[in-house]
Amino acid sequence: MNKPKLILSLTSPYARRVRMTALENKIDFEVVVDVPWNEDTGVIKLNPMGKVPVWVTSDGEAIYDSRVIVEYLEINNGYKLSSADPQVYIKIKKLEALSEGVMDASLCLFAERRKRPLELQHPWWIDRQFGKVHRGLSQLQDLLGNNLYLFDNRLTVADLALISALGYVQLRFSEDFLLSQKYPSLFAYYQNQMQKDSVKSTVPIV
Ligand SMILES: N[C@@H](CCC(=O)N[C@@H](CS)C(=O)NCC(=O)O)C(=O)O
Repeated sequence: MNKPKLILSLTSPYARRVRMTALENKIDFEVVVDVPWNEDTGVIKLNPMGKVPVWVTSDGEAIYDSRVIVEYLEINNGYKLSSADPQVYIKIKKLEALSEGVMDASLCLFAERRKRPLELQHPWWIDRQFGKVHRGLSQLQDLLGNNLYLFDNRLTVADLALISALGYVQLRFSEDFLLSQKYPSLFAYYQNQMQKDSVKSTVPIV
């Protein structure tokens, strides 16, 4: 039987959350690096949106996007990183969505500032996205408090999304703000999570 494949780029926070979910669920899978911004990318054939990650099952079915892949992995592995209880599940998913919002705004910022010529960049749009990143991180820091995990004192998909968002913010915006100064609890949380193999082995690489 073919191993499932995870198509990803090594900087994508969406891909990282899926990769960590698969690693934490001890799934045997193959990593295929394919940068979606490159002319010769094969991602479009698997996902018409041309975005990573894509999960290709042993049967050759392409699953996207990252949220759906995480759910797919969770459903097939007994909801270890979430919960089979619908009430609890929604609480975890809501926390996950907040970190996903930080990823989305960070990606918009990256595209605007790094992919557009300076004279075409829109300050209103940039400020708006920074506002989302800051409000998201502030709320996540408040919700985390002094805990080791976001929910129920255990690792959930909400943590994996937060870890991915923090790693991406550190990678792309370290010159705009230092996480260690602006969000010291989140910074300490990230450092602590880095002890896990799944987190350490998936740090974004440019
Ligand atoms: N909602 C998607 C977002 C994925 C996404 O935006 N991936 C970026 C890389 S971080 C991408 O492939 N961008 C290429 C493009 O937008 O053309 C998910 O959760 O998987």
